[in-house]
Amino acid sequence: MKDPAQEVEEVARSIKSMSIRGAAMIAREASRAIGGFSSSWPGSDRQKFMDALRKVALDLHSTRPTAVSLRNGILLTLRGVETEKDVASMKERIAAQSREFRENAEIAREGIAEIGSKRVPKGSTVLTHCNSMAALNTIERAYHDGRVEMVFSTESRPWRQGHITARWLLDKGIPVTMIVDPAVRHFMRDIDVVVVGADTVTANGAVINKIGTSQIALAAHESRVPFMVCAETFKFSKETLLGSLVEIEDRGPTEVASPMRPSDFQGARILNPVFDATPPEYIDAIVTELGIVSPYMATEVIREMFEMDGPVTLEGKRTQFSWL
Ligand code: RUB
Repeated sequence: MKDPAQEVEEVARSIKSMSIRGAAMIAREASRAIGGFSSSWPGSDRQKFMDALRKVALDLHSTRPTAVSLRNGILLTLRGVETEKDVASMKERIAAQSREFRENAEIAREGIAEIGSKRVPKGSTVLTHCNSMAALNTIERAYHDGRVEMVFSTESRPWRQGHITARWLLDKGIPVTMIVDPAVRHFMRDIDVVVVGADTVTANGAVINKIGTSQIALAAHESRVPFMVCAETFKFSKETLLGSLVEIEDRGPTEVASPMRPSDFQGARILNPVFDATPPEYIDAIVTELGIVSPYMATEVIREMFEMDGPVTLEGKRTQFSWL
């Protein structure tokens, strides 16, 4: 039998190396890994199990520590486990919550596609950035409803997730035009609507997504092209309600400079922030599984998602059991 920790390590490695990527996917796979770890845990000592779970949660979270979806996926899977009296009931709860999180994530993505696709005007040329399954499923649904004629897919440097997007669209038979990121403003006059995903939505309605998203939003705003974000509610950040800032992941120099010849740039400072923040004033709609919300309604979504009544206080935060 596989060591319970081994599978977690494999998932953690895959998230770190980006063979598992995208905000929803990393959250779902982390949740699945915790579920698998828990169900194959052999012992019955409650404290040992708690300690092991905390280590698993931290290890998975450390793979992309700034990803709010990952954090929320882990927290929702482990929610309330500390209140269970023995290992058997803890395992039962984790199995149920892991299943529920993954099923809900799937349902959410389908719901977003259903709702968001109706916002795409008939005969549209759509622009998307990076590789978001929430955005792509929405575009696919709109295409089947006869609303999409062409999809512009940006390259999304440095990692070129746009290539994954272009291949995915080609596989589905959806017409695609590939462009490099700096060409977005040049082509904006041909675009009817921008549809992107989100890594995080903050309490003030800003959207954190692949680097370059905010420049696209700016160009769309300038040309009065609607800018639509597709985001499941588990991408909303509860912590930002209390004023926390979302940290932007920097993936280091090798993706920017040639990985084959790093010495070519010896001495150069290389920055590689892989996400950026698009302020709410450039966002026309955020499509969630609960419906379409204005970015200014983000706080309400966070309250609904975390079943929070009344004001959030630091006091409340301190007394909460915390896995991460
Ligand atoms: C992916 C990215 C995607 C969001 C949403 O970044 O920015 O737009 O994660 O994706 P990376 P989804 O490749 O660095 O993970 O809708 O699939 O959750």
